[in-house]
Amino acid sequence: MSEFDLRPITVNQIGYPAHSDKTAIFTGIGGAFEVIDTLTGNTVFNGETGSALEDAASGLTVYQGDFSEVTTSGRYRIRLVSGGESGDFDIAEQPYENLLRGLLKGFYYYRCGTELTEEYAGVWAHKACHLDEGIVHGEPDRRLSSCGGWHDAGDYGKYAAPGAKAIADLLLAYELNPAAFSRPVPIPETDNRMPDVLHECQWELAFLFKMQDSQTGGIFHKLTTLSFPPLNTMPEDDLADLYFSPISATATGCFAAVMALASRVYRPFDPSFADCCLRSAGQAWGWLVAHPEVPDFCNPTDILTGEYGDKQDIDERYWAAAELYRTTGEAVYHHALQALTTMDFPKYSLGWADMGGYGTIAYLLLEEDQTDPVLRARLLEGLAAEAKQLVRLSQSDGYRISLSPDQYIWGSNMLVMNNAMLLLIAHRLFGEPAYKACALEHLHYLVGRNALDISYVTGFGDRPVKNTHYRPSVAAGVDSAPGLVSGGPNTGLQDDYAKEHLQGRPPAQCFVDHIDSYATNEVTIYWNSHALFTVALLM
Ligand code: G3I
Ligand code: 9MR
Ligand code: ZN
Repeated sequence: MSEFDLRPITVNQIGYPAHSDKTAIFTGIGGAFEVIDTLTGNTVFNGETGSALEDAASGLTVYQGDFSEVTTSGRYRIRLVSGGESGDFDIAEQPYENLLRGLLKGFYYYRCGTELTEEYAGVWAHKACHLDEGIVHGEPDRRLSSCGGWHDAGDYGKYAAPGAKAIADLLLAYELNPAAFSRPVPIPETDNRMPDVLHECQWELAFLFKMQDSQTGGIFHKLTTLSFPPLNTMPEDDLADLYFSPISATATGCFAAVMALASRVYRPFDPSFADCCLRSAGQAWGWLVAHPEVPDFCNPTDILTGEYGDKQDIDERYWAAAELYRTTGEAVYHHALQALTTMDFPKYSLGWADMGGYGTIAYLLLEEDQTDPVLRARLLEGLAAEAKQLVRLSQSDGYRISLSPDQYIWGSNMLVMNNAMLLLIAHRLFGEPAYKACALEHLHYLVGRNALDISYVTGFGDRPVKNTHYRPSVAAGVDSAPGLVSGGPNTGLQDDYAKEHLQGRPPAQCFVDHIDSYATNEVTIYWNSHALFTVALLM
């Protein structure tokens, strides 16, 4: 992508909800602008941008143009009177329905251990993959069933914590706004009885059971080959031995949490599955209690795939206690949680490493009379402070998001959308409209209103990323499958392609839509999930 490509006016390339604040961001030049109805060619609104803003993250001078007054559904484009246009976009009551279903369908493309048929996957169809048993690392004679679940990303590894984060985002989205999931995707299991989002998560949950060591209840940190296969490898051609890496406390903690959460959500649809989830959660909790002090997970020296290292397991233990308490109401979990909260760890983070935010959410969603009033008040106060800070940061950012320039790291889009998630949770708990409005600004950034005029969701918007670091598409020689979220700008330049092409660029422009740039343009399940949560709660 060259800089000459940039249009001078960036918008959410999908569109804006009819009754929301609507801003376009103008790059380099501002002034009088008009909103044009593309069907009739008529100008429906005349406006004037604000004054110039020096945007630290993108290194650009930008102008913001408000056109919130346009509320009639239709297709529009923005024109600067002095010359230059945006792409076309919708204004609609529900502009994000297809995006939501597309993001959910994204998980189908990640499925492992099953054939993706042409009926559901089109040119992204492939044969069943990774069907062999996995070898328990360090125990060469111990082989266990390992097929199923979702591939992590552009690679074919399956890692416990990222899987748990992705499921949590999806199940929470469903718990908080089930109505958003009333239309089928469809996927092979669509039955109009249980919503597709639950079918899709069940695919991964069924695999996660296999990550539990039946002897101890602990969770193997990950299941991967020893090293990454070449980029042009189809899933079914990745035939190297698979290894279960050693058990970790972080994997065990988030497994216990997500299984307890699942047991609650699936109970009305599939009580025996809910029982299995709760039993596994309890066994994982037992492991945590029996292992209070555990060294951090590090890749065994012969395993070179993603490490997902995480120095702290208190946050996962906290999340586990919160979900187990929320699901069972048993005092033992409440006491454990109260003890853990006195420790120092991030309580509002929603990443694959710092998961404390999920524990806080679970606790705050309990009925008030089931909580410790002092603890509840403290967590609410902390959440409000976080949300206010995110709003403040967004107000001073050229593209209206809450990232500071030093936060454009590997997977920066995760930080963007996790902040949107937190704002939506805060909106749910406090009812403050500014929090929801700010979350929506973050979605605008993800799908086009950013320094590169690019939609970071494949297949959505008029300038979506196409060349993601995603093995199945590279191997098939086709554009990336649709509905996948790219990592986004990253100043770390950890891959050779980025090193060569992005040196010296401002943080928000450190991105390239090229298959080799895994540090900026890979896709993962846990970047899809935060976007899905955000979209579901904005509907
Ligand atoms: O936490 C520090 C922060 O304090 C510091 O300011 C910042 C400056 O660079 O770095 C932060 O650490 C980064 C870390 O992610 C935080 O999430 C590291 O630099 C960065 O290298 C690390 O990147 C991770 C990457 O794997 C390499 O380990 C990504 O988060 C993670 O999403 C990515 O995951 C990979 C899997 O390993 C394999 N599968 C694909 C997947 C996606 O690319
Ligand atoms: O393809 C791999 C990607 O999924 C990982 O996120 C990334 C970082 O761990 O590594 C990629 O694999 C690269 C390897 O690390 C170095 N040689 C080139 C590989 C890409 O083809
Ligand atoms: Zn597979």
